Amino acid sequence: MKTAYLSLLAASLPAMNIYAQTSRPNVLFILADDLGYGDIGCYGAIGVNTPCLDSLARTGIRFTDAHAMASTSTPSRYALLTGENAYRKAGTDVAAGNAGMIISPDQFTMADAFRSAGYRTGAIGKWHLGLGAETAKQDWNGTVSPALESLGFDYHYIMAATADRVPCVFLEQGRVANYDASAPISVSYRQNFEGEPTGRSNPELLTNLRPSHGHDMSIVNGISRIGYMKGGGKALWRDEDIADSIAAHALRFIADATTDGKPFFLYLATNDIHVPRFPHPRFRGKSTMGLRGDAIAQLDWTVGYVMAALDSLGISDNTLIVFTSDNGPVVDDGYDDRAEELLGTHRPAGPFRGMKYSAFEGGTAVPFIVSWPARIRGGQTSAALVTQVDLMRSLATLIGTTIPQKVAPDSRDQLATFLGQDLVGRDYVVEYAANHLLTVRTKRWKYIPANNGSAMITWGPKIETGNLPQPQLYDMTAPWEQYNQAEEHPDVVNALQNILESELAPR
Ligand code: NG6
Ligand code: CA
Repeated sequence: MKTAYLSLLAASLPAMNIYAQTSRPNVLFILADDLGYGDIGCYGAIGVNTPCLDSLARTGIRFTDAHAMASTSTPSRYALLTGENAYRKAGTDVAAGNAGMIISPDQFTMADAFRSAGYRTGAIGKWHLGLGAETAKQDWNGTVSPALESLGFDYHYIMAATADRVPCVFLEQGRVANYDASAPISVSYRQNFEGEPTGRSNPELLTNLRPSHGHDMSIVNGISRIGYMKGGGKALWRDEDIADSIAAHALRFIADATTDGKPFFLYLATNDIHVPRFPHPRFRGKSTMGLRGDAIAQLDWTVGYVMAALDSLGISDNTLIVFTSDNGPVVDDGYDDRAEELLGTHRPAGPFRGMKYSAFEGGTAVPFIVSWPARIRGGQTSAALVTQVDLMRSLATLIGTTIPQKVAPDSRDQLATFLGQDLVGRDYVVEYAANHLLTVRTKRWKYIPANNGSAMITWGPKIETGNLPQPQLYDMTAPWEQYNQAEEHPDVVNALQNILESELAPR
């Protein structure tokens, strides 16, 4: 009798009430790609409006001194998802689309932490951390294994690498989505398949975008890419639909978890605003900056779309959203999309020097917003020094789960900082440039060790590397890392050099 009454009562309650009583929030982690510190409205963007991101910031905390661990995608994401800085692991440089799995299945990841706490876990969008047991050995026509289920993700709908790398298909649970049996898929990063056109040999087929450097291999959707692929047929993506596809799958994942009464962790990694920037026609002309700005508008739409989904499911209040970017911005990253000439006075890296790839702050300074209406007062700004590597232990604390002592060696529990209760943050953060130079930031200083490499990137993008044969020390209270004060402050240089040496020591 009592049981019947209770189940009747349960059935009459909306699904969310089952766990709204607990304090454990849903966690929606949105990771944009190549979005610079200055690229959204609430961080000073000019030439594009980002109303949804600005409203997210108004409901939560906007961090002004937040850092990605690395200035490119693969090492940055590796550190974020494992809590281990990328230089501790071989093979964490920018990965090819047929790279084998970079995080090993036996590593404990952020998703494992959520899964072990009873969350439904999902990864949707850009992956770029390798798939399968071995490079180039994946079965793209069957099941690619191991895939993200071995890293703690119950559900995964992902692009293997980036939109500018083959294979140009989504994989759902390790199998090519919309697989087209009439067009079996082959992938190679060594040689082309006989008779297949490339951007280099058939530029007349580049009806959507032409490369400015590199990106002259297989052509998919009128855009040439890095690497060679054959087949795919109906499974091949259309670049203009990628954002919609990611958003639709995110909505379904969130709705399913909510219907099942499960808290969720969703790693939502957008393709925007990485190259090739080719947003849906409804975003064309939304900015004054051409395709790059329009891709920012599309990114903003994606954020608004998932926020609206949370609202309509009645779970906005108890969903913690983190929004950030994997590395700093880049303007011309290899396609002729006029990003540079249309920039106007917009500054993608905001007040920082350098961009993606660089050892200067522009390489790793990123927008970072945390919102959780049930627990965080809106409209806050925090100047605390924070790094994405700390999210792993901090979020584990949030959901009351323990991470084994030996894993996530670089991740610290900074939950109080991320929730706005502590305004100081870390004593220092380390940052890893594309050329493997490790630099360090304290609240006051930025230190870049002496390095003999060239001062500008030599292979395409017009970006300062941050290399100088002398040590560099910048006062971060002054703008744009301009005056090297290393000679005036040998004691500071020494202390920061010691930090770097201790960070580089094995853990
Ligand atoms: C570079 C690509 C660039 C981008 C980057 C990785 C060339 C010439 N350039 O090698 O377009 O794909 O790798 O970007 O190939 S990231 O954001 O995924 O790290
Ligand atoms: Ca990136």
